[in-house]
Amino acid sequence: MADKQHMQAPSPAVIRRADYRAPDWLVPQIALDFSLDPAVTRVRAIMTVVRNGDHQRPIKLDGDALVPLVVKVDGVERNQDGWTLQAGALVIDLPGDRHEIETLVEICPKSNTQLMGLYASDGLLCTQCEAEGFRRITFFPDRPDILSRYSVRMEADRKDCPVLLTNGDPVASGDLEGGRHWVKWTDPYPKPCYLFAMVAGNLQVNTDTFTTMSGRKVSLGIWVREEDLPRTGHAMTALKNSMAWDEKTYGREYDLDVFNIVAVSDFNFGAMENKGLNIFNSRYILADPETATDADYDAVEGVVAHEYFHNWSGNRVTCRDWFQLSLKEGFTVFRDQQFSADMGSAAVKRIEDVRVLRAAQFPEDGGPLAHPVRPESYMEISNFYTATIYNKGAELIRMMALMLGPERFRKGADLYFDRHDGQAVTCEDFVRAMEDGGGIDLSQFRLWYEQAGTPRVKALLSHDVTTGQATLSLEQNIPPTPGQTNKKPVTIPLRVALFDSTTGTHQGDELLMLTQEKQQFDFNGFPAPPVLSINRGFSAPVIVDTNRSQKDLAFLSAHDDDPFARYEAMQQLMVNVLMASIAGGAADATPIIEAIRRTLSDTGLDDAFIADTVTLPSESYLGDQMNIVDPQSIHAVREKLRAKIARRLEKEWRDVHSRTSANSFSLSPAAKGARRLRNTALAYINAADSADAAKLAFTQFKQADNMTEQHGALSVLANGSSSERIAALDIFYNRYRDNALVLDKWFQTQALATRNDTVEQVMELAAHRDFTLANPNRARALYGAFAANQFGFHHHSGKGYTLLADAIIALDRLNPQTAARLVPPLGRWRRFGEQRGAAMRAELQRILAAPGLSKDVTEQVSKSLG
Ligand code: B3K
Ligand code: ZN
Repeated sequence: MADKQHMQAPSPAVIRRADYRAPDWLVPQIALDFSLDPAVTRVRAIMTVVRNGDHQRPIKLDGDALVPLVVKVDGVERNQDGWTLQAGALVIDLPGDRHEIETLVEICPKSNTQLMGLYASDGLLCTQCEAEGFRRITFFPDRPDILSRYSVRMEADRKDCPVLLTNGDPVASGDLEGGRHWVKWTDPYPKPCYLFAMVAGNLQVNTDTFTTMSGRKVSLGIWVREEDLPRTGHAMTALKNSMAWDEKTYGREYDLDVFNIVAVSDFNFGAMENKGLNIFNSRYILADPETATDADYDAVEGVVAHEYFHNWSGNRVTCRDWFQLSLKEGFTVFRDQQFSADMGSAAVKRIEDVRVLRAAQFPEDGGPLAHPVRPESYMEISNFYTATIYNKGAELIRMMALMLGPERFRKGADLYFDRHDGQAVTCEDFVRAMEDGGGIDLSQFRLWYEQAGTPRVKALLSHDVTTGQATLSLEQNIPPTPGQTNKKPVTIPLRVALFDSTTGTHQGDELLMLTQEKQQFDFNGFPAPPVLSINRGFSAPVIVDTNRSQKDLAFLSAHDDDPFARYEAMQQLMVNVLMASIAGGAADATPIIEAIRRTLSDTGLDDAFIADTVTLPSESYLGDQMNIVDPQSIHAVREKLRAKIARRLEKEWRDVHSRTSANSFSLSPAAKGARRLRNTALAYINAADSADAAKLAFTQFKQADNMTEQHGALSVLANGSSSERIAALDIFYNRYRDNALVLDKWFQTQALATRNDTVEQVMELAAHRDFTLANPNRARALYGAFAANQFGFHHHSGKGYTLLADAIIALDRLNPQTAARLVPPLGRWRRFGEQRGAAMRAELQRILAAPGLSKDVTEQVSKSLG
């Protein structure tokens, strides 16, 4: 990495989608031979290469920090005149159309702090290749449209690395002299090199089997460190459920004899779908009641499913180039969302998915890093694993599924998989399969892939008493984003219902297609003005502005039969009151309090839904509603309303808190919902500030038999300043100091606290003996959480900005990918007024001036400065 780190590169090169060209050379076959050792690993690669098309260009094998020790063509060694190194890549002139190339390199896994390529984690050797890590292992045309058959031999020390895993199926193994041993695996499915994986180490396995719909028995293995074995049951259940679900829902069957998952503690993101050998961040595998919250359990289930589903949406059908990333990610997120909805409460899952979209994607779409779901250019592809590619991408698939209906959507999906099995394709190929298989014209819909920015829809409902006609006037507008000033109207499918306010019912849900800039829809048969329920189920990823009164919203919060719309009405009611008080106007909280009272006593609702609905919108969501964010007033006004709701309903909160105390732990949706609501109630009780509130939290903290309640109580205490605060944090630390995943929660909870001294606390925590930048989970637990804490991060002193910038600069030297992920919060400087904006900008400039800055951080910072 010498070039990346120590030379002040000019501006990194821009890669453009329009420049895509089919590969000059194909690599149908590759045999890899690894002699593994943490200090010096030798990698021999023998590739069959075939000229693709009529040209005389040399073959270019990408490499990143590799030195060729041997280069052979058709068995004959080439000396240094027979190849060149160009920007890290090995370039070889080849006379014929088909050759065998052999290379030998040495790499050093233990000094690989970027965690891309082959690296060491906790005594394990493991790999991460997506997007461009394979070139750090061996010279190869590192692009997803080169599909090769792999055979892999690995040898290592038997004592340190008794377990040797790679993609495909194991075919042979044996012992060697000097305490070493070897294995050989082959993967019958041609795959792009980003799906290559390998793990060597001392691991224990939880095994099980799954019989596929055609009757094939698959051995399943989840490999972890010995002490973690008891925490793998939930992931195994999730895996088997995912395999069954994909057969039932999409007709997709697993295709190898083994499916392995390995959990590692140092990982740049959630997990990786390598063919037959998924590698996971341990936080998405390990769970037991004592150490994982219910949210952690759900995340394990969702990520296991996501990676498994990639076997078809990503691996069997892969991406032609990285601009098509959402082809696999958007579709796979949609599939994992559907799966989780089927496993638990669909209503609650939808609310959460929308919450994530609004918290992560909407701000991205409205800021300097906005990009289309299919981007036009990038400097560093790692920066494009974004909420836009993933979550907005999933919303596009969801809209197509909605417009087609389940049967036709399934036909489109079947056609997509059948038509493109074994190919590397584009988002356009997906849309075309939906058109051909589902019988729909998606010409205008394609704009969703091209245009960045969140569409805003203005929806005004008017009513004529004499004719009984209601008219819905819709107008769409997509704000300008970097490089895209004028937008065309897109297809926006909006589910609506008009409620009769006297009966609380409606005559059916309708799907309106807004395709023009302005459109009107008439509805007849309403003697009295109806109440509008719109974007039900969040049918389109847009912001809807309506002219509904507080009374209408209160009505919907009690009567809407679409759970998302009901939740949304309550949230809007709260947003309106909070915005009015921030603006200094009179704001009547009574409708909110009454709506919460009604919701709490509605026995037909499940507890998780109640918990979501009665929670005030987050401070950052409120910030997103303002032209210039004022973190301090938002916090003050929100806390005041929270205290009011808390006090006026104190008896109700206490009743809920005791009603939801369970006798024994269960993971049923009802039990999880009860715990969620119990934590919500505890937070409100503490907001009322009665004398015994902190004690009640401390009691819950001490008595809980599960992490959800323990951590819920800890968060409540960490936000306050009671004497129980320090006590609880100390107990928690001492109890879990040896469990990295729980210790992350200890860091994160303090970084998320909305206290005046949070910045100082974070500084202290950064110097704590258990803090390290080398572990991405730990770095994110502290700095990622802190940057998401609007009140703490935007402290008027500007200290929060300096702190984050220092962390980015330091982390960039170790791990550019993870460092670059911390940049966007500073990039939102335009939204925070002159003084804060100037301080944030200054920190961005300071980062950009740091010597040897990576391409990753350079791209994010320079785009943020705009
Ligand atoms: N495909 C991987 C993400 C890889 C990120 C590379 N920077 C995990 C996933 O989305 O399933
Ligand atoms: Zn994915």
